[in-house]
Amino acid sequence: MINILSSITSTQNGMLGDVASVPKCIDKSCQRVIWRKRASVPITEDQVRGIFLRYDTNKDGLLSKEELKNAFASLGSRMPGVRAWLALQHADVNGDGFINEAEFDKLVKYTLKRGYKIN
Ligand SMILES: [Ca+2]
Ligand SMILES: [Ca+2]
Repeated sequence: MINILSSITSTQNGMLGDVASVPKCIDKSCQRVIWRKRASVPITEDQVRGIFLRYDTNKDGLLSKEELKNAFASLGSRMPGVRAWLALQHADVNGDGFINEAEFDKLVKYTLKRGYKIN
């Protein structure tokens, strides 16, 4: 008797547990993940690299202040000129006014820290 009762109780608990936990996941946490993906998300390192490479418009392998400005404008910066200047202050290690391949990583990391979002 006791065994039957306890097995029924545990089965019911198990069923209740399943019913209660599964829809919770679908309704709340799972949907939240989907919504987060649909809303604007922080840009990834690869995307930042891609944008800067694309904005090397004269294809000399260096990013000038003007090219940086255009890149930051495309990232949605409200002050792309200022942002380009600040990025050069931060990443232009040899001070020639251009971002070369060696300085590129620093530029990408700097840009990622600004937390630009894309849709
Ligand atoms: Ca260039
Ligand atoms: Ca430089």
